[in-house]
Amino acid sequence: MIVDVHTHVYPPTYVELLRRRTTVPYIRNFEDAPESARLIILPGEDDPATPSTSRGRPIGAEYYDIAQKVAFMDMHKIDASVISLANPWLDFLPCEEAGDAARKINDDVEGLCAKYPGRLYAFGTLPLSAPAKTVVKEIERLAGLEHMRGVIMGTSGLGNGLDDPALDPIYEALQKHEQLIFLHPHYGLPSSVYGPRANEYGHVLPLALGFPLETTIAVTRMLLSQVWDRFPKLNVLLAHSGGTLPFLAGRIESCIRHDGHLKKHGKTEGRRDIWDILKTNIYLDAVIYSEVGLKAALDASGAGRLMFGTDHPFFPPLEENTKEWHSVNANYGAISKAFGNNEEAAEQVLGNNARRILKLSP
Ligand code: 5CU
Repeated sequence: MIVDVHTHVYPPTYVELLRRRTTVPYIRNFEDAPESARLIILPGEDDPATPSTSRGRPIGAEYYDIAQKVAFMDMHKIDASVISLANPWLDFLPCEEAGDAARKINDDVEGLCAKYPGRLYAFGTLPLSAPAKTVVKEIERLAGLEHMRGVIMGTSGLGNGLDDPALDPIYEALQKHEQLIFLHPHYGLPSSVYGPRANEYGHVLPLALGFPLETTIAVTRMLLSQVWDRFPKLNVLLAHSGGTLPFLAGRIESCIRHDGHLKKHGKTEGRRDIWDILKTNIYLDAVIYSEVGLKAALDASGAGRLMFGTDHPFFPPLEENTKEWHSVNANYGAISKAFGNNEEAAEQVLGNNARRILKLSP
């Protein structure tokens, strides 16, 4: 059984919401290319210096039509998918609108899953711009929906990042209801780090480097604020094989052990270290496109904690009439190269881990 745990959808309710907006994030047909709507989501993507036909990305039915998701799954031999709203979720909504929007979107997604029994499950969306008690209420509601298997979250939390103590009631509710957090980047790094020529390089720097570093920083802040010491059963699935966390874990741990400020405040001893958390609380997707990165993820967390993903509908082939997606085949190829003859471990990553961890029906 092959299960895709990293696959996004912008359900119709969310598309309508973006179409009504005029600032990022939004969907618009620009006057010089009226036939193709563009999805503008990343910070700075609608810079007036960028021609409107290069802003964001074209958005077609593959972003919102669930039948296209299932056709994509069939083409790539994927048996089941755990769909999630893509970035930037509801982070941008005024607080008084967020609770209602989350309920509508989650019900919309739950309805999409119900159309394809056994094939679709979902991570719900949280109204994170609303007060924590509204968020907790939605977590409790999601726990009762048949197809929900956790929640997708960005790195901003309630606005101050994932080391914010105001998130504790939310972490507590997620732990209590055994809802896993699928942690996904959106904001990247400040555009100044990409330099004055950044516009010449398309989306490469923010997507290849900004996204993974954002995830790495967010998780390190959770570690430093001892989230997992307070919530030892809180589980987090990290997008893009943990950003750069598996590669940098040793350095992060060493910096903690050698930090005089932390030592003075009694924070270098009696805490769970990153290696323990990587093997107990963290799951990693296998969306890294090469066996080199996948092997780092494997060494850090173990084969029983990695789960296949595609990032559909992002990264489609640029050539016309290509059927199978290079991006998906790169992830399949990385698994087969990383595991060689160890078919059992490859099967774990391809689907058995997801079935067990997310309690999917056989
Ligand atoms: O191509 C992109 O911008 C993205 C994005 O925004 N989110 C994502 O998950 N993958 C690619």
